[in-house]
Amino acid sequence: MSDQLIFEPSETAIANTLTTKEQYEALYERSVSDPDGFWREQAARLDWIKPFTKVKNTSFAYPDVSIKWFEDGELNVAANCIDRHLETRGDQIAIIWEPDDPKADSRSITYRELHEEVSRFANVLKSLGAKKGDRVTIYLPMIPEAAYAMLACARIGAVHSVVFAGFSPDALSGRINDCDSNIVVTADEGRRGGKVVPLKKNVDAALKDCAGVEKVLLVRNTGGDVDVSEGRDVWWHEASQQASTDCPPEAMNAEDPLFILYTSGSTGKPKGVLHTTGGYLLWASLTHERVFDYKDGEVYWCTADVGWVTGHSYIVYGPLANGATTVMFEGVPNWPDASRHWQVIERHKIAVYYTAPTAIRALMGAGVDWTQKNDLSSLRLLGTVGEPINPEAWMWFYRNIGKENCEIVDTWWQTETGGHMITPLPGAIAAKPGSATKPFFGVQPVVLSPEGQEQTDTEAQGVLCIKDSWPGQMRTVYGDHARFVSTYFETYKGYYFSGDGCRRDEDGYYWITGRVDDVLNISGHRLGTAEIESALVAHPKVSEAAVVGYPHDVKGQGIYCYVTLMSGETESEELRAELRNWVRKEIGPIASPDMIQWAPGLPKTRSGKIMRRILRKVAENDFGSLGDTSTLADPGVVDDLIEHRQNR
Ligand code: 6R9
Repeated sequence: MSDQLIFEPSETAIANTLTTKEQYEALYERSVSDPDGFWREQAARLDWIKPFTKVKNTSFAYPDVSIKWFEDGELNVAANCIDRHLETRGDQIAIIWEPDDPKADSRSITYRELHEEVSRFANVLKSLGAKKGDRVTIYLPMIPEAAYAMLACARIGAVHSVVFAGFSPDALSGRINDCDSNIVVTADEGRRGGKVVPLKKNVDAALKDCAGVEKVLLVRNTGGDVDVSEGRDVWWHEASQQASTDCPPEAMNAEDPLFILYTSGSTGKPKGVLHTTGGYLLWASLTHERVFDYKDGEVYWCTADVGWVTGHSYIVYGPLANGATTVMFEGVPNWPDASRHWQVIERHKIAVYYTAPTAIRALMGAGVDWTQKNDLSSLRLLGTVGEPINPEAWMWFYRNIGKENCEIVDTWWQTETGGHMITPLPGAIAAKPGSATKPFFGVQPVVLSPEGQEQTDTEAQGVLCIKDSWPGQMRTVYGDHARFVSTYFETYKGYYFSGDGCRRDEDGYYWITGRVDDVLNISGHRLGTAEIESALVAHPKVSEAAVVGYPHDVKGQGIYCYVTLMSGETESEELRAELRNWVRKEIGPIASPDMIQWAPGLPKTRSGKIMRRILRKVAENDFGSLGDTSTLADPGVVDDLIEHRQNR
């Protein structure tokens, strides 16, 4: 499909938009020519306890990278997301919770109720010893208590680290220990697609390796049987009974940490991405309003999990800061059947639906009939995030879900960026299927050649970097500032390096082409090849492993593993299954290998470096153009790899 397929904003979108094309252009221009003035004005959308006098104080200069926004201001995130709405919208619904089981009742929580629950939660956390600056790990399913717990931390100034409930005990303990959490919030069990997830059991297993955890706050969710450790575990439903609903929000400096969120990189263990208070909330709130063109009273649904950044910024912080009604869905798109999302849209009269390309592709595969059973006429806007959307999926979404009446926003951003970076604004920027289009206010994308030369022509291809700081940017890697600097600012000096490749077309539109590093994007989830490799080599029968991605119709990318066994071990289907389960146990089901190839040898240079380029080609079943293999220590291994390739 050519880039020339353009969808101009509809007349309705133009008539109703918060940002016209002219306004976008003028505001964008001002945001980069006068960032101080622009952001000073925008920051007025938040309630400040103590107004800031300084706006931007940032430097990308290697190695002294330092990022501060509104550094002498004070505010509280929970007060901005809840308290300030009480007067005008106390009885408005803040959160609609839709359970996994379609026959079970959904729940609606008003802003007033949210205020009570969060205050109570905050007081219980305090009674367990949580103080300003302490790290609290949250390992909860998609239930309202997850939002209460996050906001309660924000209220008292504790720093939350939400760990996706699909992660294994090992992944959980690693994250708890990395940030020295002393409190873990979890539930007995979670529900997802009709299955039960043993959360408390996972926590018990994880805590064998976490000496620092003193208290576990336990939410009763399914009512399933769990072990309760006397003195350590506290039931939320019991503790909350005595808890007061009065908990004054703590005054936080704009640069105080708000949360840590672990994400995979190209090397080593996952990094604790640290976001702070003022800039992050401003970014989440402004992007939520402008990108979704959010209007008061609309029901808004982001289908992500709160365990990922999308859930943080676009289920909890952005929408609540804007006084929106946000939907939290416990289930999955294809259970009990492939019309589940469409049922939810009909039931709650959703106006804005924000989801992932992988979900769209899976639902597309289930057949269009499933989309025709429900009334989707409440929809006004559709959005996607997590990976590039292929134009076919975009068109399917546009026709069958949007019924050609909805704008689509393809939003490019990352855990590190806090919120949307490159995205259309509906009513202002025409869409091209497959392109994230244009930068948001204050974002200055640049395309560099792999050698680091800034490409100044409009049409360009290379790696995507950002030239200057924006308020929502991560501030550091928790506990390892040097890693922050080396990951994002060392390769291309003076720029923030995104890790993505991109192309800029003749209209200045950005097309993200995917990661240029060793990060995989599996169904929109980030995984480092190094993490999966280290899980594999931890198995006693594995001597070496190399992991690469290959194109996968539904997941975007699949996980392809080359495994060299210890001498004396025999290859077998049983061992394949065992290794698959092993990786699931070590990291979590999302890391489950799709293909495992036995590799008696890996293609290495004479200095011992694995040549991943070759492994990628073989995994892609595209070995006609392997390029120069003469530098390999043993060029013969390549023939064996090709002969035994799994993806045919
Ligand atoms: C928000 C989120 C970030 C990586 C990013 C890129 C990919 C996200 C995209 C996209 C193309 C989009 N990505 N949105 N690629 N078009 N609209 O997903 O954060 O989990 O940190 O992943 O996802 O490769 O670098 P995160």
